Amino acid sequence: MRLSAVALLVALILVGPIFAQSVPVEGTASSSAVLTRRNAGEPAPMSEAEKAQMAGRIRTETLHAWNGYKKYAWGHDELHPLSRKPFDWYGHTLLMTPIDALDTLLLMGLKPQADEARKLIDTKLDLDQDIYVKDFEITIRLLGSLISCYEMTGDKRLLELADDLGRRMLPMFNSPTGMPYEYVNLHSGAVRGTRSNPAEIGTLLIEYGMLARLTGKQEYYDKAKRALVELYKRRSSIGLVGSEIDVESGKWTDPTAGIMGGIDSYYEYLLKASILFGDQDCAAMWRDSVAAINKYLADPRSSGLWYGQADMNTGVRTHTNYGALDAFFPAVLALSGDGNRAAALQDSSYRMWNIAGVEPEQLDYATMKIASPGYQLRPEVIESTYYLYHYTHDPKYLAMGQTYFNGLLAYCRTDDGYAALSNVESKKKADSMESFFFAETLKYLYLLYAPESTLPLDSVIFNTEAHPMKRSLGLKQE
Ligand code: DMJ
Repeated sequence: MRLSAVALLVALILVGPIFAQSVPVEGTASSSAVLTRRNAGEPAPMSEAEKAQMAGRIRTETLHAWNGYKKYAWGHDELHPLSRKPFDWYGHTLLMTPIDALDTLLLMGLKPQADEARKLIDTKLDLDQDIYVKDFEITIRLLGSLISCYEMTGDKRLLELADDLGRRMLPMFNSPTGMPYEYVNLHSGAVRGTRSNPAEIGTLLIEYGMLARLTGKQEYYDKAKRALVELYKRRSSIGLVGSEIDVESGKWTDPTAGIMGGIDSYYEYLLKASILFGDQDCAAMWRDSVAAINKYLADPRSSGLWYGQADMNTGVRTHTNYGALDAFFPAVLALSGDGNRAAALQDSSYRMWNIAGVEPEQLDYATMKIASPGYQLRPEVIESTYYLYHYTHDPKYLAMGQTYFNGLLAYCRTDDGYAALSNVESKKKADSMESFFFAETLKYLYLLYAPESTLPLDSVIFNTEAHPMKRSLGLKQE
């Protein structure tokens, strides 16, 4: 029998911390023990044929968006879907969309499209450019995908490109603290941007750790790990990190703690690196961190379980915002084995989506009013649905996926792709289709309905851009 909402909140308050402590960090075995139960009136299981039909529709829509990119933006970073113009982040192309999309095309069996993307990457990707790139974005989108696609295809050229990119990025770590500057010049190795944040500092270890594993160059692992540890060492006495830090002085410049964008994937990588590399330091850092998150940031209300913001030093709540980016956290909780909190928070994310039929960038959950009305075609709410379905097989998550897909079709589809929304209430479109729409949103949606054998979740760890890395015994730890 399902707990009532009130009982669930009480259970989360009273029992939650004990449950969380009893969960092994690696979460691999325990995750499959996550339980949910169905009441009468809840969605019936979908048949295999219905799931296959959904997967087919998502594949067709991926092709639709890919064809729009091909027609109007081939060889550039992105398509601007309303003006039908190409867009390059740094004035020169780094092939953001084809690289980020490649493993999605491979997983969906879109072979001609995957082949043309690979050919483009092979012949046109020029990394030797005098441009300052954002470490975080280039690492999670390009490096992550090159590594993942190398593992999928065995194409050595992809690993060479990954190694070349990694080598060009390494100077970012040359700060007095070892925490990376925000930007690095791909040609000269010059750096800029002393003020960074936990996500940009702490979301590197999966990619550089994998590069170390695949090339044998331990330096990649050590530098990314040091950055993560230096950040963790600067947590407050109650175990929280803030939103902005100076990488030269090591001093916090914004003490706002949360799980929102700018912090989110730092926590994600503590857990995931502990699983992917068997790194016990990361496991301990994750355990400490999630305890503080659940103590100071979790905010159970009559409207559901939410996570808000607090001062990192005092734990006093400062804001009650939850949004599209925060919706990654149920996936991380589920992976850690904390199925109760994961399910409760996912219900809140779903509630947020349904306020306007597409989720807003931010909601003030204290008033249930939209605080920031855009929708950037973000994946996180779908990613968490996919994890929860994997661990529970509760058909309600398949029904959730249909709601997201229908919202995307109804409000974001254009003649030539998909467009972000500048306002989820008016449904006014914005001229943007970021590469993560291919890498993450469409991939997680597809995997929700595709046979588990397409990509067994327990055999991989996804980087924060949804590029799967094979799990296997990791590097020797110092
Ligand atoms: C992606 O680039 C990654 O998922 C990142 O961790 C957060 N933002 C976007 C998608 O919303």
